[in-house]
Amino acid sequence: MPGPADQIVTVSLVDGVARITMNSGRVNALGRALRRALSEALMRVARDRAVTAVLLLGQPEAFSAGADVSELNSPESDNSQSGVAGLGSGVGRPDLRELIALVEDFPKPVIAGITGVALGGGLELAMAAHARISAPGARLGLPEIALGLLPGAGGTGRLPRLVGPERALEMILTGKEVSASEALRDGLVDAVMEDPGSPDAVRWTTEYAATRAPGRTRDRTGKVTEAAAVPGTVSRLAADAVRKARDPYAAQAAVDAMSAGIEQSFDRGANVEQEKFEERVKSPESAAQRHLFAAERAARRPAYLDTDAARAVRRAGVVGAGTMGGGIAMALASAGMPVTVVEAERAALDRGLAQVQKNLAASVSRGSRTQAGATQLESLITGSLDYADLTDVDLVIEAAFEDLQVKQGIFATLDRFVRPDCVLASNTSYLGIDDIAAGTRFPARVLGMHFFSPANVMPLVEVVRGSSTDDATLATAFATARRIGKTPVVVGVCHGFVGNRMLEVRSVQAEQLLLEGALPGQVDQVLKGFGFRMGPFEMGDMAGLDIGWRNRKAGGRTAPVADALCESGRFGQKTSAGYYAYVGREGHDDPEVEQLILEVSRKLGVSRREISDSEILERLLFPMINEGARILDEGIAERAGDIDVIWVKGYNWPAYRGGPMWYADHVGTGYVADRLRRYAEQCGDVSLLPAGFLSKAVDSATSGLGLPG
Ligand code: T1G
Repeated sequence: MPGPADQIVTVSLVDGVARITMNSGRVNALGRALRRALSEALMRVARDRAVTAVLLLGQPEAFSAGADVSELNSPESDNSQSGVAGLGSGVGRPDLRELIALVEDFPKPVIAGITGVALGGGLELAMAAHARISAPGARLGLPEIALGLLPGAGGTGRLPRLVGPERALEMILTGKEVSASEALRDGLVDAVMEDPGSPDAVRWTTEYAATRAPGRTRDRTGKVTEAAAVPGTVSRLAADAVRKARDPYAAQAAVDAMSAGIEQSFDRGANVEQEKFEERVKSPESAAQRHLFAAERAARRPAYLDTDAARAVRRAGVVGAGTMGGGIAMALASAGMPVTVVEAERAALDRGLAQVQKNLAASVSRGSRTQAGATQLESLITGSLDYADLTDVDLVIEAAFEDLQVKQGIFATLDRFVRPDCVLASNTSYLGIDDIAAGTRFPARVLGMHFFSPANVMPLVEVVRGSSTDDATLATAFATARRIGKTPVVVGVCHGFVGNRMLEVRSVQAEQLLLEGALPGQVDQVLKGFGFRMGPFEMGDMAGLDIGWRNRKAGGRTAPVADALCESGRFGQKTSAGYYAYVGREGHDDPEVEQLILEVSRKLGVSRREISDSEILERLLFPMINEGARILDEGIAERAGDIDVIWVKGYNWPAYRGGPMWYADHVGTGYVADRLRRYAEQCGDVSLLPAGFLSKAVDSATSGLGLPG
């Protein structure tokens, strides 16, 4: 019965238990070939009298990562033919639902032995088995929402039957994975064993087969009876989470399916699930998130990166114990790396380390970290006032005051103390890496690592490649960012790099809109309606308006409304007044601000007018896209997808809108170019004229040209 090792499904018989092992690609994605091989193996085993039970296994890294994401693409052309990711009728039989039904209705007990990940359709397959054993390190989840989808193969029906509706909603609406011990506690798995393919697991399976009738998950009602008795319970439990979900459309669809499956019947729920799944898979929101899935993975392979050149980073240093420095130190220490934080003055160092302690204590009381974990992390962070304490570190990240001379001074000092092979990174948000590197003996080991605030939370790191940065430096910084769980994107040197350079053009337009007739509340509301969590003015108030004001003064620039606010002492939340008036953190429209804006418009001779929401949206987003086009043209970003990843991971661009460059393609690059031209004329601002590839997309009829990369 055993099959050759290169087969994607192998079967071996041990003490009457057929171990069916999936071995397809890196993650056992349930593509057509695997589905077919698995169902054939199951049919053979069903007929084999020597087999009393089945143990369904995967590989150490993956039981299965679910449906094959690549089968989800080009839905219009493929769906009706081959089924959506093997979901539907047609050529791709058995589809995933048929395979899952085969397992659930199998004449012999089927036990899933989960190792690595069981995600999406992979977990749905495991949930259709009659019991589940998990390895201690396994991670289980239904991450479909991150692809703009709901679980499409019975997950919305089976998960609540195993873990109860509340837990099921949490897992499906956040897409977060759970550990084996959480899964055991919640009833998602029945046992945790070191090796679910071991003789112990075979014994467990035999015993299970002998003592229990193979019950179907769909028939379990214990955990859903209460919710079923009061219609509307699931919707009520989910209301808050749907609003906060990464994709509210997919979230609502999942809730509708789960409600039907609990309040009506499993089969009714399955029908709603299927209907909603088909609708979602064709939606622009899902297409956008599938684009991001691919873009994130493409960003891990920048052209300039030679991963083999990376050096080991055993210890790290951080210069500056401010908010960014402290956050970066926490991020490094979270990955088990000892970190030395150097400050110039004792008071600043103490303040910084105390803030780290405070953040850790807060995460313990929130439950996101254990006390032991926090203590361990804290013990990895050492403060120092002496650069000599950095002599044996492998990487230093400088997070000092944003001033070129200050940074040049620090790098020149570092250069004297650290080993010649130590990587020197600056967390600058705007400054030229080449200028910083120029004052060092080995500019080749200097680059930028631009973190986002709060650095211990935000996933993005722009890895800025200077003109002298060598392969080992780039690869080491990139690998370190990945090791600490961040999403690094390699970018080139320019003012503000990719993210802040695009943000700046948005800020200019936001200010301009105020002068021409809009108010902060209207502008912020439009961006929130688009899906951003915050508008530009709320963001400004939170970050503090005085920093920008100081920078503008230093650079001889102005932003009339923002300057006027600062001149009247309105620095944002920290002074309880900025674009809004604050009670605590809650902002309210302030008639004084309106007066101030009207006054500035009057002084500048701008006649105010009613500005439509659609103009506001286009005026904010299209110039950003235009800047993105320039960035691509200049080779600052390698691909359009890199820009999208930066905006989604670093600036909370709504994932279901795919990122600015994806969005441009979605609305049509020709349309974007046309509108930019119109706004350039209307505002008398040549910087708004379409640039880069957009300038070629002249005619609105040529929308959806397709972006480079
Ligand atoms: N389908 C196809 N390819 C996949 C895949 C999948 N589900 N998951 C990963 N890959 C590829 C990935 O593109 C990469 O390829 C390689 O595997 C390694 O991945 C019906 C409809 C499993 C935790 O959303 O979360 O089931 O770039 O680089 O960091 O309800 O991949 O090397 O060519 O990410 O070790 C739901 C997504 C599907 C899981 C591994 N499942 N995957 O992480 O490596 S929808 C998911 C992951 C579904 C059903 C619905 C991660 C991972 P390449 P990697 P990693």
